[in-house]
Amino acid sequence: MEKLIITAAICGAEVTKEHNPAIPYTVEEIVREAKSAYEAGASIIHLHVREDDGTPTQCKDRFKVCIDAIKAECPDVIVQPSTGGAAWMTAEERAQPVELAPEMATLDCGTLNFGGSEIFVNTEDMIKQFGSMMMEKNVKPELECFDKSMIDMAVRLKKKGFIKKPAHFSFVMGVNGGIGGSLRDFLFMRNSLPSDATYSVAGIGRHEFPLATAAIIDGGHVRVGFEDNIYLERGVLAKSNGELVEKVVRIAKELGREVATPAEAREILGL
Ligand code: KMH
Ligand code: ZN
Repeated sequence: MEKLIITAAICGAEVTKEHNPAIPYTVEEIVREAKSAYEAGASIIHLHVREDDGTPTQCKDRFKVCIDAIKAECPDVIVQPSTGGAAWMTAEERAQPVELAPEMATLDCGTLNFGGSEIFVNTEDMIKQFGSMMMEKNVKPELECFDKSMIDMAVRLKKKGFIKKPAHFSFVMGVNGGIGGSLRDFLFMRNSLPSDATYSVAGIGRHEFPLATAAIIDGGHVRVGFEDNIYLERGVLAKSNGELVEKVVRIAKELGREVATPAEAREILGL
């Protein structure tokens, strides 16, 4: 079986230090969290950035400073900026990190309710526009699918030439407004993929480790991190992203799945 690519979503745009004091805001804190995840076995850092006071931003310059600082400590890690940003941001704001031509970036494949009062908007035209920009800059998209319909959207736009082949998907499961986080839902998503696709699964909250385990068994890849879940186990806050990655590494070891280095992850994903 292919080695396991572990992505760490170290920060996100929604969680705050009130939820878990280890959530990173400053450049130093972001580097600390990226390094803890990398040293524990993550080969990809899914990156959102913040102002020093915790406000999410998609500012290109802030991304550059953070990416350079992460690379100084973890030279071979793959940094995957978010183009999702926060639900209230405009498409123009969100797209900024693509201009830095990172190896990968997320491409969100549909619109959904997000939290109690927000809508995370990704129209078909936006997806085409983001996909085209990524092709132009040779950025591999991670196709974020919060529901099965988004896989269908990505497959259709790939056929139309807006998304580079072979596709790499990320199932973000358990968001209120998206698909649930059950094994049945996971199998539905997984069985809806084109045969040449790779995928990673990000389970939100309590779904994180059960879905990670399913993907490890299935030959898929895994995303964990504070963006998705702040607990190491029920009622116990994780002290770092590294602790969450360590737990996945332990599960993978028990199940006989080897963990990929960044170089091996590049090979698997065709970067
Ligand atoms: N923060 C969410 C609204 C992504 O990174 O591409 C969107 C998100 C997806 O986190
Ligand atoms: Zn994200």
